[in-house]
Amino acid sequence: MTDPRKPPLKLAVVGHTNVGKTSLLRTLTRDVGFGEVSHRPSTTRHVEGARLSVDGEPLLDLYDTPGLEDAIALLDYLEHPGERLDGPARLARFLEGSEARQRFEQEAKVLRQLLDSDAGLYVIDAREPVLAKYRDELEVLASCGKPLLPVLNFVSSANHREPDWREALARLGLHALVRFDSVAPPEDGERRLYESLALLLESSRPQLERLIADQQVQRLARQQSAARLIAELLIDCAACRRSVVSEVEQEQQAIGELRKAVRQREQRCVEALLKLYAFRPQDAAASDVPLLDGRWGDDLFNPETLKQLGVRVGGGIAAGAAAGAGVDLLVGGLTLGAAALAGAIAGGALQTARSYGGRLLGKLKGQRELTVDDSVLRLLALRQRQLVQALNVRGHAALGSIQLATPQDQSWREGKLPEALNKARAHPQWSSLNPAPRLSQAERQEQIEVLAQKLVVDS
Ligand SMILES: Nc1nc2c(ncn2[C@@H]2O[C@H](COP(=O)(O)OP(=O)(O)OP(=O)(O)O)[C@@H](O)[C@H]2O)c(=O)[nH]1
Ligand SMILES: [Mg+2]
Repeated sequence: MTDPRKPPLKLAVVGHTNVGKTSLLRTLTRDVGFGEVSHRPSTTRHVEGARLSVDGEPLLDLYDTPGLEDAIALLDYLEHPGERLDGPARLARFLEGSEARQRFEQEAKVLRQLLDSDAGLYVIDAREPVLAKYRDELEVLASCGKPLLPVLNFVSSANHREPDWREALARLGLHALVRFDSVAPPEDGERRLYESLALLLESSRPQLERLIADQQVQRLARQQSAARLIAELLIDCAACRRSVVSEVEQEQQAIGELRKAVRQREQRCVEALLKLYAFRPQDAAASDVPLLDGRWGDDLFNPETLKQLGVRVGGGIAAGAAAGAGVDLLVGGLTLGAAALAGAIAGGALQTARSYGGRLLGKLKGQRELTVDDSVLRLLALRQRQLVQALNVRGHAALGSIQLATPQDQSWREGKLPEALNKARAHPQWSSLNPAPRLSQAERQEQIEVLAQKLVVDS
């Protein structure tokens, strides 16, 4: 436990204009709506704070500040040759003077905030050459007498100049620095950032470590929840079935409706994932599922369905074994026992009707069943898993929409589908897409859990 009376650590996010200070805050707070981000300079005009808490205990206050624009002029103004005031004293005098309210109003806001904070994060656009204006900026900021941790932003860009910056910062006595691209942050980026801060601010280490631990817990919890959302989608689709009269027109209509239902279901999953990761619905536009042709009634050949039938019809199989009726309906997918079973259906129609409902009887009367093809389940799994991978590494400063590349996930593409999906095929009441579903059934929940664990392990 951290000392409950200890106030939150205060960090000022400072730097040149347009280097991504507000963006860094968005990513660290996972808040896409924080402040205003624009490609134009001087977007942030006032200091704005955001708080990170764990279990209601505030641990870190981050302050966004306006960008510095004219540090060269300010440094000239601050320096009085021959004078022996130290940095903070010089700044105090400047902040009391009139220029701090006029010509250097923006700079004064930054310096006041840094003086009032425990440390500063100095954000750098790593694509920029190390110009004199940045050195002067660092000199002005350093005169606050607060620890500064340089943060290299834009390091995912091809043309960044990280080595130049490292060297220049070392010459200024700044040896610790972190790489943190706020649009595409490294997965352990926050941990590294807080660990580096803990080295600069030893007394705040407990708070920072708590923050690190909490973020790890949150990340794992998100991954578990995401896997569950995908598992529910897959179970819903695997268990989904639609009865349809076997006439071309009705079949076509039913296929259209099923495709629509599956697409909407996938969209619901996308939206739930975005919400889980604190992104907005417009951040990802899933294109239509290239749903393959619906699968006709062969779910009746599914071993799980047969097991269920065999158990329930019991004596019916023996009684009707010789009748041989309805064989044409059951060919394909069944070898041994096809006739026996077909006979069972004819001979044991009553038991069957009772145990299996009107579905099977419907089939005998020229109804067929439309189910979602395995390949669509594969596709849904691949796409959603990919979305999660993209969300795991997307910073909350990202403005572009999420692009999903072609999945390269061999096991879901070609491997055997998880057993939970086979089971779901035999349980129409597990699908929210079917009428009168029973979604809280313990067995359904169990299979979702098993499938979710597999999805987590796969990733
Ligand atoms: N590709 C990429 N773009 C970024 C990154 N960080 C910020 N940007 C973009 O850079 C521009 C400036 O970002 P802001 O966060 O507004 O920068 P700022 O430092 O707060 O700017 P001022 O408030 O004007 O001083 C925006 O167009 C951002 O989308 C990054 O890590 N990668
Ligand atoms: Mg800003």
